[in-house]
Amino acid sequence: MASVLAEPYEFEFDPRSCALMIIDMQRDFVDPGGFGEALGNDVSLLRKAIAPTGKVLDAARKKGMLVIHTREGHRQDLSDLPDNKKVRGRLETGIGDQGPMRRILVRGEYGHDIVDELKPEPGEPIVDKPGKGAFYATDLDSMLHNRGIKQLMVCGVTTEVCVNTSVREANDRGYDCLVLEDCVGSYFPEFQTASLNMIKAQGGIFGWVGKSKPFLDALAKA
Ligand code: TIU
Repeated sequence: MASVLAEPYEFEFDPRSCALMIIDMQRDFVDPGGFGEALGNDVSLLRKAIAPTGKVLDAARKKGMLVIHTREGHRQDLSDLPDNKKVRGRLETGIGDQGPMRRILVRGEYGHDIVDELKPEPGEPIVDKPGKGAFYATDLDSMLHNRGIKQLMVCGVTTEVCVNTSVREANDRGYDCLVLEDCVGSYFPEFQTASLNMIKAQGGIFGWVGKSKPFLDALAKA
């Protein structure tokens, strides 16, 4: 067992039963010129998470941990796009429309794919999810169950939306999550702080929060 300095207390894990889950590091959320930026957001707040996540990804691969990537998006025919998600925000250019990086959050489109810096390697599962949570309408739970995964190391964007939703879903399904705070990002600094606090409050009501460096140190020793 490895032990990582974290809050509310140390996170103990075995790399064989712990997976790295990188949530929605997609061009449309993170890259300059994408959908996120077109909505007026400062993508540099999300981009800060790329380099530390890259280090965690390298280390997890070297250790042979299961690495799972998720992407938020929809079928080309939008048959899995609920009407409320389509109309929410009253956007002129929204999900399914032609955006700056081709059709927004549509599978197979340029902006929907994962940024080059964190490109999945062959053999690493990619979970395409229609919702904010990684477990909703996906085969993630059975994939983790079949591989004996009990714990998740979590990176990705955005902290208060897809990361938080996925951590809550994971927790209810019996998985322990450690969220690496320098590897997650939000367009809103106050939400970054609040959503990490919510996870680790009340004795770790949804999970643990830590930093990538102690995780890398623990993994090196494991
Ligand atoms: N991946 C994810 O968080 N999807 C979002 O729509 N996030 C926002 O913060 N909008």
